This record gives sequence, structure tokens and C-alpha cells, in this order.
Amino acid sequence: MLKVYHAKNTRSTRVVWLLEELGLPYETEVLEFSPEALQSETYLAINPLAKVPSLTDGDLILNESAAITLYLLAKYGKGRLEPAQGTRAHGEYLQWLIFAEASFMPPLSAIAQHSFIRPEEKRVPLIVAEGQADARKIIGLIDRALAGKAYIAGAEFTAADTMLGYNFLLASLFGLWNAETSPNVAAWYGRISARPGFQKATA
Ligand SMILES: N[C@@H](CCC(=O)N[C@@H](CS)C(=O)NCC(=O)O)C(=O)O
Repeated sequence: MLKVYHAKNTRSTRVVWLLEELGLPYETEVLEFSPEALQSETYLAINPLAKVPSLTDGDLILNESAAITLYLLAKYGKGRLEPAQGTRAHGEYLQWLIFAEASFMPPLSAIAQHSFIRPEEKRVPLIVAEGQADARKIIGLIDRALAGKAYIAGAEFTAADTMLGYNFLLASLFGLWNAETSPNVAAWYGRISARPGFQKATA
């Protein structure tokens, strides 16, 4: 049985959401998002960096949300939630899927770290301001990429939407965009966040 280690509003949202979209049976261990819970001896044996998500599939342990996404699709997807491999559409899909973690998460993480995760004396307001500026630039780019498209990789909902959708859950919580500044993002985010899988993953 697949098992996901999940904490609310963290990147494990991507994994729970994808599992729901794929209709796979899985169990969830919900962790409190606190150093005590993540650094317990039991959890460190699963994730030595004390982060979420983790996924176990038998004796396989995976600790990266993008890797978990690609693994689940390769093993259980049966071609669902991704364009056909080797096509131009698949290339664009992969780029957005990886972009979500590799290029968009750093400014969002900087905002989170320096707004509420680190102890107050270790927070640097300038890092928050720079993170907000960088994140807004990226949101502008995504808004332009979504023009005339229902989903980030084209007409169909894919795992690039579950990866990137999580970034927008955070960006929404951080007040980084609205329907006036980002109309295409607003339409897209409205569509994806109405899906039952997103609702379940964010409950
Ligand atoms: N690249 C990893 C990042 C995992 C990560 O940083 N998770 C955050 C929550 S969103 C975390 O557990 N942070 C705890 C900490 O840094 O102490 C992934 O995509 O899964």
C-alpha cells in the first residue's frame, strides 16, 4: 500500500492531490509541521532531511515531490495526467512540472522562512521583499503562459497543474496575486482548486 507523509499546506499537498486524481488506494500519515514532529527518530528514518513529503511504496522511500509525481505517473498513471511521452507537449509539460519546484519555490520558501518559519530574531525583511518581487515576476510569466489555455500544459489537466497548483495555494495565502493583476491565473486557479482532489488535499 502506498503511504504518504503529509502536513497541511506543505508540498505534500501535491502528492495527496495526485493520488486522488489517479484514484489510487493509499494511506496517509498526517504530521504536524513542527521541528518536533519532523525530527522525531521515526520520521528521520523515513526522511533524513526532516521534510515533507515522503512516499513509501513497499520498501521504496521517495522524498522529493517532483520525483514522487513522476514515479507515480510512470508506475500507476497508465498515460493519464501527462501528454504522450516524447512529444513537444510533453516537453512543455515537463518544463512546467520542474519549474514549479526548481524556479518558483525558492522565492516562496524565502517568504515563508522569513515571515513565519524562522524564529523572529532570524527573519530578514529584505529577503521577504525580494522574494515577493521575484515571485510576482514569475506569476506574471505564468499569467502570460496561461493566455488562451485551460491548463498550464495545454487543453488537458496534467500533473504539471498539481505541482504548480500548490505554488499558487501558497502564493494565494501570501497575497501575491489577484484576479485583476493575473486574470489568466485566476481563471486557471479557479478551475483546478474546484477539483475534488484539490479539496481533499487541502482539507
Ligand atoms: N524539494 C523538496 C522540498 C521539501 C520541503 O522543503 N518541504 C518543506 C515543506 S513544504 C519542509 O518539510 N520543510 C521543513 C523544514 O525545512 O524544516 C520537495 O519538493 O519535496
